Amino acid sequence: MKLLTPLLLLLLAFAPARDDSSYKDDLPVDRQATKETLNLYRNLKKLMKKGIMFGHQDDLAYGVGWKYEAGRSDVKDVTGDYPAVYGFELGHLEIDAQINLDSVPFNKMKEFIREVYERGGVVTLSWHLNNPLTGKSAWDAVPGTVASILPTGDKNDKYQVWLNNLAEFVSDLKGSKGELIPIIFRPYHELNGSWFWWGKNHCTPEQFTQLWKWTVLYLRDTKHVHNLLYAYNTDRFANKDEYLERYPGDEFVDILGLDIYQRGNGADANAQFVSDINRMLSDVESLSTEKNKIPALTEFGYNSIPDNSWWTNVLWKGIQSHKISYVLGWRNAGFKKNGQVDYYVPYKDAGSAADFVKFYSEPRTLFQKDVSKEKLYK
Ligand code: BMA
Repeated sequence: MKLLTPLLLLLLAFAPARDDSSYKDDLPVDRQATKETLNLYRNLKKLMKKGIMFGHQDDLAYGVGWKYEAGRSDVKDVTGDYPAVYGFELGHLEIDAQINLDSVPFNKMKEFIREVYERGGVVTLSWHLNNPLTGKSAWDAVPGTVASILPTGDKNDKYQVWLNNLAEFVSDLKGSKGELIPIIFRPYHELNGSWFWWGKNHCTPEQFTQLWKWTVLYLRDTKHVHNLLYAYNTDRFANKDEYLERYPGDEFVDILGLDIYQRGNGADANAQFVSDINRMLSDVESLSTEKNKIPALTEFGYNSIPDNSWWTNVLWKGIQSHKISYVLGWRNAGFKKNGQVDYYVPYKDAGSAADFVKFYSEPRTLFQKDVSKEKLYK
C-alpha cells in the first residue's frame, strides 16, 4: 500500500489528462481553473454538437404567482422538466445587502446554486452592480465611472472591496465533496448599449477593455478564484466590428454572447426577429470558431409572449440552425401593481405554454434531464 500510492501518483502525473488532443490549446481564461470548471468548459463545447441548452433567469426563486416554493419552477410546471441553465443575479452583493436587487436573498441563491449543481445543471451569474462613483444603481449611466475604478482612479479601492464580496460569494459555492461549483460569470453585459454605467457612451473602448482585464486578473490572480468561466456579452449589434469594438482579447474571454429582445408584434416583427437573431448568431458563431470560444444567446425575451406559437414559429426558427451552447430566457417577475404580468418563459396558464411544450420536445433543445445524463462536471 505504501509503495502503491507514490507509484499511482507518478502514473497519474504522466497520464494524459483526457483523450482529447486539443486539450493543450483548449484551456479557459483561468489556466488554474478547478477540475470541474475545466470539465464544464470542455463539455460545453462538446455538447453543442447535440443541441442547445435552455436556460431561465431566477427559475427556482419565483415565477408568475409564486415565490420560494421548494422544487418549483415555471419551466417545470409547463414541461415537467427543469431548464438546463439557471441564471441568477448578484446586484447589491457589492453593498453587503442580504437580498439582491430583485429581492432574492443571497443565502437562498446559494442553496439554489448548490441544488442545480447537484443535479448537473449549469449556473450563470449576472451582475447589475451599483454605480461605484455615484452610489446609485447600475442604470445611473454617467461618464467617468469606469475611469474612476481603474487602478489609476480614486474609486479603485472601493471597487476592490466590491470584487472581494464577489470572490467570497463564489468561493462559498461548494458541492458535496467540498469542490467549488463552476460558474459562468457574465459581468458588464450589453456593453455596446448605453443604459448601464459601463456602456458605450460612458467610457472609451480602451477603458472598457482595461476594466475587463483588470477585473479578471484581480479575481483570478489576486483573489485566487478558480471556478469562473468568463462571458463577454453585447446587446444587438450591426456587424462583427461593432461586436469586437470592446473585446478585451482571447485570453480574457471564454464565452461569446449577445442579448436580444423582440421588439413589436405581428408577422413583420416576428420575421425581423428571426432574421436579426440568425444574422447575429452567425457572427457570434463564426467568431467563436475562429477564437475557439463558446457561443451563446446569453439573454433573450419577448415580454409576456403575446404570440402563442412564438417558441416554435419564431425563436426556434431563429436559433435551430446554429451551433450555440445555450439560450437564457429572462426572469418571470410576475404580476406588477398595475395588473400587468411580466414574464419571458411561460407559466402553466400562459397562452404560449402548449407551444413551449413543443419547443421542449424538439430533439435539439436540451433541458435538465438531457444534461444530467451528460455529466458536465466530469
Ligand atoms: C432587468 C429587469 C429588472 C431587474 C434587472 C436585474 O432586465 O428585469 O427588473 O431588476 O434586470 O435582474
